[in-house]
Amino acid sequence: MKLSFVGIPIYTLAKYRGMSEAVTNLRSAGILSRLRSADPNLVDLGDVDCPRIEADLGSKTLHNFDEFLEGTRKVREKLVKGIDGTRLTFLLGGECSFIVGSTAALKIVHKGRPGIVWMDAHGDYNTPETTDSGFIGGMCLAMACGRGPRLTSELEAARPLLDPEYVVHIGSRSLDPGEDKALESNVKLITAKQVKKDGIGKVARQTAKHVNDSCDWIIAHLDVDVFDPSVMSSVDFPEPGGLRDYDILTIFRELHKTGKINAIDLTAYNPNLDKDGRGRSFLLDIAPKLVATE
Ligand SMILES: [Mn+2]
Repeated sequence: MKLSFVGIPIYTLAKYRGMSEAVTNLRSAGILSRLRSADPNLVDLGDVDCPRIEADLGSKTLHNFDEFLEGTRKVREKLVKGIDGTRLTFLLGGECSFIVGSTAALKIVHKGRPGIVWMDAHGDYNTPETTDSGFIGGMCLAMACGRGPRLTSELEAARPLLDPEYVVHIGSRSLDPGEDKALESNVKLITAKQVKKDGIGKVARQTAKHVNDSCDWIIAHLDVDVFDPSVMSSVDFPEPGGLRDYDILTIFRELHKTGKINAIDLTAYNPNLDKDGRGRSFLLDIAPKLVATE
């Protein structure tokens, strides 16, 4: 029984390299010692050697797909080797797009049906048919759910990696046309507006019940742009009307009560957009609270 840490500096568009720098930035700012304050048994598995992208190549609706597949293969390989015997894996991005490789690996190590709670201002549920940017980071949840382009044969054999019925998406306020309908009809979608209407207590309890009733283990995925820009503005796509730290911690608390969280993702912090270091301090403070089980 242990907590493992892996850095995954993945990015899939040249202009989003800043997100990959979150790993070295938060490491040197002491995120590991912060996490150790919540669990002294933390094991640092190091970082995945993700491809560097200098220019955006390939189809206009699917940029840098080869590099994404290469990064995905490396994420999967590192985790399969490293996390055996791990109770909880903390995955620090990089972009959300590592989810394809990490879920493939987690499913080999943890048996039974996974559920995921996806906290994000955006859907990440585009496909090449609905995207207007070709950005894979905006398609990664859809890919994990079996939509979008064919992946490698190894990954195809495990697809869908996630059953959309056991996906709870929380905090959205910027969905693309087409993406919105696909999300609404596929997953349990709780927009940021809905969170405000229902209250976070109810949303957190419902979410935990939904995944606990039907799943054997849970991934808690936190794209930090789910937070309101007043608490976290160091992201490439800030969207007003987001959640507060109290809201996210309430969700994590309810999820921890199930005893089934096997992975926590922290993604999309861009240190280059954090000139005064406020975003970094915020994340260093919240990280140990995400892994604490009480
Ligand atoms: Mn995202």
